[in-house]
Amino acid sequence: MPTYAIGDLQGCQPSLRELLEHIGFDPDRDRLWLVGDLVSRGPESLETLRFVRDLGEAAVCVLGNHDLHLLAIHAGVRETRDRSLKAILKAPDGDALIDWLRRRPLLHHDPRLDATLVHAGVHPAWTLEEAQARAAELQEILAGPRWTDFLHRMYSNLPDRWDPGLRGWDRLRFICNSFTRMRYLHPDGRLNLADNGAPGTQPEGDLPWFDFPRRAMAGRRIVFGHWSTLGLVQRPDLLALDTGCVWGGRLTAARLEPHGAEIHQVQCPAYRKPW
Ligand SMILES: [Mn+2]
Repeated sequence: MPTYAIGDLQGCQPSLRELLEHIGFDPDRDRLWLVGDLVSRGPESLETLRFVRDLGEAAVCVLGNHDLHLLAIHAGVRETRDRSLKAILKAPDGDALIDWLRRRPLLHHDPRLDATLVHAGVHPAWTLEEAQARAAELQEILAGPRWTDFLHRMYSNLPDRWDPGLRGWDRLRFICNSFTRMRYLHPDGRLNLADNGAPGTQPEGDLPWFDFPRRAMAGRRIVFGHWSTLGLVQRPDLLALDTGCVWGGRLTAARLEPHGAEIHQVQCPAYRKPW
């Protein structure tokens, strides 16, 4: 059963179709892993959501920050001028799509492939088992009746330091920011959620989360997106797949093998300019 991990779609449904044709994707035989951020910025957020939802068991999708932002807009916590997001809210099946989206996981792990799928990263302090437990805490809230309570408290960069003693909304917000927004950490271990440039542009001493010393999941493969300025990174323990599709870069699929991955890409039209 071939498994293809695919980078951030951001509403670029035409590019997804082209990529699936290119790899000869067969939903009866193959599996897709999507790193999240299905929506926003690109032209066809609604169509992308419908397409991925309709893949059913053939696709696993983790939540990204843009997906959570859409949930917050739907809940009335935020407003948007993004036409492709507004189209979801107005669609006859909009509520059903939102209900599907909020039940997506924040982390997916496959022991056979020894691969873990997340949107942005796994906090350096967390082992796989701890990360699975932290993800489950937030997933339970988002999938349950109090899901909008969290969205009202989602928007903050604080707390920025992991402490197992964190409780309540602070704890859930930290978990959310780690899985869906993290790129760099300060040398003292606090999240730096401000900088989004390529490595080399960050404040002196800050490190990408995956290069942080004594990282608890070091040596185990993590598949993620979210970081278009990082681009494609392929290491035995790391697969970074946001290759800037919506910015006129490429959309990437990685066929996951027990050791290594085979990369396939299509060129994407520039729906957004990065300036
Ligand atoms: Mn993202």
